[in-house]
Amino acid sequence: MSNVHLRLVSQTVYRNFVQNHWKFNRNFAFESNRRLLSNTSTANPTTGNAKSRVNIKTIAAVAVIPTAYMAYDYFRRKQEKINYKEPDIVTVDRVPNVPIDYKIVGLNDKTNLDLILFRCQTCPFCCKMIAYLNSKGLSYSVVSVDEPFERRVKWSHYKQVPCVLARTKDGKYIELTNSSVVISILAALTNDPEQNIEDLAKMYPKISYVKANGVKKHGIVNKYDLMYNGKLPKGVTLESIHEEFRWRDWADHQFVHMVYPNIYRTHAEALETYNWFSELGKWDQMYPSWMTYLMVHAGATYMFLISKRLKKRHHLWDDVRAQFYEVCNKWTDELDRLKTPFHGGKAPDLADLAVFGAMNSFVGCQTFTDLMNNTRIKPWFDAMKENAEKNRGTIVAAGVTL
Ligand SMILES: N[C@@H](CCC(=O)N[C@@H](CS)C(=O)NCC(=O)O)C(=O)O
Repeated sequence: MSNVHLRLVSQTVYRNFVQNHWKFNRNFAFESNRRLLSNTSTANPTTGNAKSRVNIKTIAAVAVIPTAYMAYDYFRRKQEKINYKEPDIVTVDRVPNVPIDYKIVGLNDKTNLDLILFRCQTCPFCCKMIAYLNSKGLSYSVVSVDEPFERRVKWSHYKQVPCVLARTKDGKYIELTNSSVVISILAALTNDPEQNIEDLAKMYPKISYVKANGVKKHGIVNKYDLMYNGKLPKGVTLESIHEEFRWRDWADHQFVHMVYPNIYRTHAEALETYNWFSELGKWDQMYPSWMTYLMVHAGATYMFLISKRLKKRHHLWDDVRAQFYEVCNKWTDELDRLKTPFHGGKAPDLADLAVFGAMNSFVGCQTFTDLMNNTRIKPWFDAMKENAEKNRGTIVAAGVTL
């Protein structure tokens, strides 16, 4: 039952209580008065006073109890944590005043969305977004929010990245969250730019549900569904849609789960990973050297410990590197079965982009080198890289404020 319902119920209970209490006291007072009147002949002043004392008590009870209850209810409500329900879609009337890292303009982009991507450079989901935007030649601006002390996208209630602002037809900006949902929405729009982005965003509601094993979950259950609105893109079949769905899910839930336990596998590897982050984020230009040192060492130690928890949570093997090889082999086995350069055939599909994007988030780490040397994934990865570079728009601005 929601808080609103509870509140309504408590108000009803309260009303009934007051009414019944009042009825009871009125009857009581009426009965007392009747008895008082019938006893007038024998009445003495003391008894009369006693009766009026009862009435005063009754009146006091009627007045004090509800007032006390109302005061209690007022303070209780003031203290209670409101069950805040996020609206299904969030719009903002202007772009926040934030510095952008760079802007890409895709000459063939028909969507007119003026996308702004808030990302962390080493987040697998953000890298997946960039892989998608580049491969489709879309225009977008990138805002980095990965400085350790400035992680939040402060203007937003959403506390994660990636987070995307996209211009609607009436010039406002809509906030899109969850990498898979954003990609599904953009896939529908690039296929048919006439579709309305707000209508599309409403088609991916956040819901709570209980699984067959009784576990409560919440999320966007249809995030991999593509709203083609009856206009299937060229070469797309129901079977290819199904396979793309299945492997996108696999990329997000099998492949990505391998990343953190591997790049933070040992304390030494975690340090190496953080040193790469600090190089990528140019921390030495932003912070004094003692702070960079502290951030690298504290971050590496923290993530080393977290990676152990993740390993347990996802029931991973003791040798997570060997398991990562297995996972990569599963992907290359699938490519072998299809006998095409990409999962999507001659061109990458959304599953290719999900795996490729996640891999880009750790290209500077030992894990990446090991995957390249010990699995058969390299030729596919190189082909994906070439494809992304070929299709990406041009960089027109870097280091400016929006
Ligand atoms: N399912 C989300 C996952 C996003 C996510 O987990 N992002 C991480 C970075 S890799 C994050 O923002 N973590 C910060 C936090 O949870 O406070 C998506 O696909 O976008």
